[in-house]
Amino acid sequence: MERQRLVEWLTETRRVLAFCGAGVSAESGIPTFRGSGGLWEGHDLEQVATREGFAADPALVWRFYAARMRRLPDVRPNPAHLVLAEMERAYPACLTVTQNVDDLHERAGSRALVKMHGSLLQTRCTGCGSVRAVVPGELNPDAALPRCDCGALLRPNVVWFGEWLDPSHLRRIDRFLRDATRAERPVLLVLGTSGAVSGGYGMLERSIAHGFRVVEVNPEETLLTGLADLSLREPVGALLGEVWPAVRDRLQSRDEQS
Ligand code: BJW
Ligand code: ZN
Repeated sequence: MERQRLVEWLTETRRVLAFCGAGVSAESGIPTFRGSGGLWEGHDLEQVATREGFAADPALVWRFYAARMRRLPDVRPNPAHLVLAEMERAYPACLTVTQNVDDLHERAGSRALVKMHGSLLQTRCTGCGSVRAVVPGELNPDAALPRCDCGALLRPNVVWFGEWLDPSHLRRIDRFLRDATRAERPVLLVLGTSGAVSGGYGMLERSIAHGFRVVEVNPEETLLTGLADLSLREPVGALLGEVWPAVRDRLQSRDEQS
């Protein structure tokens, strides 16, 4: 029944916003953060994902991130990433906002993409602020910690606890929400996120205020479930992979009729 409703809403809509969390990359084999087997297990949050932690022990933080960076070539986009990239081409307006720092959305082909929490593939200088691509030699922090030409330490270009999001990202999301009209029957897809960080940045509340229908896809209930109009308790890759072909066919026959 829920699947049927999802197919209907995705067929009616002309504007889709996807808000993604670690669960979107789970079926690619990247562990989520929270819960058993999660990335934080065995790591103290304060130690590896705050400025204070980095200042106290940069080698520990670099070991944590270098291990995750080194694993990226071994993982592949799953149907969730691939369907989101296809949606970008299928809808007049479509934006993917991800909290994930892996590169699987890009590798799947997403271009209208906001990477809220930065990227594992980049470093940022703690001195001069310059951002650049990670180079393989930097992924062995036990040999030497990566440094900028200016001499200061490089850090992963990600957003740690207590840090602010890039305001240009927030403006882009706001514009996408503000541009929505009721006639577009806009849909927010909330995919594989626990909402534990800053309540999902108020994404659901703000989308609802702009007339979006909210669909959550997550095997577990979350802090955000109460705000969703529709909840599908399924793994997102499997679900989107199965549901999307029907939506795509209907969208195509609608376009042919109009
Ligand atoms: C599946 C699935 C499948 C599994 N299919 N689903 C005091 C001082 C300073 C700040 C604060 C403060 N008090 C509160 C704050 C705010 C703070 C915060 O939220 N703290 C709380 C933890 C208490 N937030 C911040 O500091 C943030 N900054 C901020 O809010 O600035 C102000 C601001 C507000 C509003 C607008 C603009 C600005 C910054 C936080 C940055 C967090 N960064 C991290 C680390 C990034 C680098 C790295 O990767 O190492 O980002 S933390 C971690 O959590 C990571 C994730 O992106 C983020 C979200 O987690 P996510 O993705 O939801 O993963 P999980 O593991 O929690 O959930 C996975 C879900 O998937 C589960 O529900 C599963 O069921 C599901 N799942 N398999 C579908 N197959
Ligand atoms: Zn520098």
